[in-house]
Amino acid sequence: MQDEFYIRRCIELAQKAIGNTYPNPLVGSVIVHNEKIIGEGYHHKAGEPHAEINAINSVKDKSLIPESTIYVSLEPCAHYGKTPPCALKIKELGFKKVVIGAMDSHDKVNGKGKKIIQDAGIEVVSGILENECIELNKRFFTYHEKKRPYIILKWAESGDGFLDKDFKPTSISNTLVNQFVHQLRANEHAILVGTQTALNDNPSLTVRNVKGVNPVRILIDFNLKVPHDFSIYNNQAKTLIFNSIKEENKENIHFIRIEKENFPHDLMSSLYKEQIQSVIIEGGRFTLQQFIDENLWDEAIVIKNEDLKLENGTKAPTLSNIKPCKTEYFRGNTIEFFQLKAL
Ligand code: AOF
Ligand code: ZN
Repeated sequence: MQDEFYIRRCIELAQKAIGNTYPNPLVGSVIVHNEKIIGEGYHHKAGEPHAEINAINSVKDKSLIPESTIYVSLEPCAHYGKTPPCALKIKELGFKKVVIGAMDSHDKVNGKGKKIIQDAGIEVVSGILENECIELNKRFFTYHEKKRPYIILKWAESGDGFLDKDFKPTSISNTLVNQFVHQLRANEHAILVGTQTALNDNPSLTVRNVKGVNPVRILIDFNLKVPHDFSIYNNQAKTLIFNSIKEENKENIHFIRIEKENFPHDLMSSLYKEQIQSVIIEGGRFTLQQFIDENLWDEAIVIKNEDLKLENGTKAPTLSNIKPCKTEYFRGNTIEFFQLKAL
C-alpha cells in the first residue's frame, strides 16, 4: 500500500509536464526516508535531467540516501542519451531500495536499467500501479512497442446515427463540444483526414479555440485532388501530404509517397519513421472505416448529438461488439470513449 501511495505521487508529479516532454515520456520520482518524503522531481523536457536526477538534487541531506528508497513511475534508464543513465546514478549513490511503476519498453532500456541496479545488490520492486503508469505514457509505449503511433478515431454523429444531412457538410456538435475537440487535438501529436473530408469541409485542423501547440496535420490524398489554396495548405502547422505522385516540399508542407496497397499499415510505418507518437483520425467515413476494418486503432471518441435527427446522409461507422469504457454528458451531447484493447 505504501508503495502504491508513493508511485501515485510519482504519477502526479509526472503529469505536471503534460505536453512538454515529447519525444520523452512523462516520469515522476519520489525519495522516501523513514516514511517521509525527502525529495521529489519530474522530467520537465527532453534534453533536461530525468525525474530521478531532479528528485536526487532536491534532497537536502544527501547522507540519508543510502538509507532511502527511490520511487520512479518508469524504469530508470540505462543508456547515454541526451543525459547519462539514471540507473548508474542510483547505483553510485547506493540507494537502499528502488520501486518502479512500469518497465521502459524503449529498445535501449527494456530491463537493462533494472538489471544494473539489481546487479549492484540493491533491492528492486517493479510493477507497482503498472496499469496507471502505462496509461500515463500510452502514446510513448504504443510507439515503441508497436512501432506505430497511438491511434484515436474520432467522429460526431446525430441521434439517428448520421455524419451529415443528405451527404452535405452539416454541423453536429455544439460550440462547447468544439472546445473539447480542440483540446483533444492539442493533446495529440498529429491529426489526420482523408481527401473527401478535406474537400467537403476545408478544415484547417488547428487548435485555435484552446491554448496549445498545433498538431502535425496529415492529409491522405493519393491523387492530390485537394487544391493548394485549401486551408490545410496554409503553412500554419507542419503538414504531411501522403500521395502516390510526390511533389516538391514547400516550407511546412511535406509530400510523402504512399501506395494504396497495404494501406493503412504502410501509412503507420511511415508515421513511425516520422517519429509521430500519436494521431487522431478525424474522418471521413471512408478513412475511419479503413482503420476499423483492419482493427488498427487504440481508442475511439464518438460525440453524439442525441436531439439532432438527420434522417438521411452518410451513416456513422459502428464499432461492433465494443462497449464504451466511459460516457460523458455535455448539454445534449454524449461523448462515448471506446478502447480496442488494453496495451
Ligand atoms: C528515466 N527517467 O525521467 C525519463 C526517462 O535522451 P534522454 O537521455 O533524455 O533519454 C530519453 C529516454 O530515456 C526515453 O526515450 C526513455 O526511454 C527514457 N526516459 N527515463 O529514467 C526519466 N524521461
Ligand atoms: Zn534516466
